[in-house]
Amino acid sequence: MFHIPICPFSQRVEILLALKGMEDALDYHVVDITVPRPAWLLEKTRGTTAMPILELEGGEVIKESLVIARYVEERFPTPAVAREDPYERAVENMLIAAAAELTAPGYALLMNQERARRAELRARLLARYAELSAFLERYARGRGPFLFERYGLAEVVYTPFFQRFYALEHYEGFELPDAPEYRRARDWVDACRAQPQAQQVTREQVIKLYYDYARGAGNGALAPGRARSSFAFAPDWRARPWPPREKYAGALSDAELGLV
Ligand SMILES: N[C@@H](CCC(=O)N[C@@H](CS)C(=O)NCC(=O)O)C(=O)O
Repeated sequence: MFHIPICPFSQRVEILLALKGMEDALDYHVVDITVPRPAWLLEKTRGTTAMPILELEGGEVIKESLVIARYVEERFPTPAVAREDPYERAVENMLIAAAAELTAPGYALLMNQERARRAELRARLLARYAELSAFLERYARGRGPFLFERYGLAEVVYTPFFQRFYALEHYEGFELPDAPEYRRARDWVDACRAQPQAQQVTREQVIKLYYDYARGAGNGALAPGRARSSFAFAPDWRARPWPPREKYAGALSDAELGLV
């Protein structure tokens, strides 16, 4: 798998493999998002730049995290992670199909730079969480926090984004209110974040690496006045200071971020 470290889409595949006890099944080729893709890689993707891609034994290339996840699930069906019953699979797929409706407003709030828009963006995200909560209340089966009795494919798809939203808590102070309309979603988010096979990233790592997202520069882009992305591999994130919570107060320099 060719992937960008800390990419939430790649993490979907990593979680799925971990659930199957197949963490070592792939060779990982790390792609640096802060520099242009090399020509040999663009040849494999036929020109697209998004990662992850999976290259099979025979050289065939599969793109799109969800397509890759479903390929892994079908090729290695035991233990099953996706639902097997057709109705349950439909429920799972409805939830998966709605993922971008939650992640897009989450990233919009994270990347927003205008204080005046905060309340509106926050309200939009909360409305999506209320919808998620209502969906889970309507369709979830079983007594635990998950859609079905165990952590499954819908959880695999959402978990990386719930973990990226640690950055929303830090930079936007965004937390789901303790109110009935969000309660079911909150339980789901907490259980997804805590799933043992989904610990490929830590809260600290997300907050430090997503500083640039919080300043409006996504996907390894450079914010004005900066020479290094917060997604840079070195210096290691563990050695960098925690960025402050006040993202609207002003930009930090490469040096203040511990990037030089
Ligand atoms: N729909 C794709 C999205 C993948 C994606 O956006 N990956 C990001 C990294 S998290 C990326 O490669 N961004 C850089 C680019 O698109 O060139 C999937 O599910 O695999």
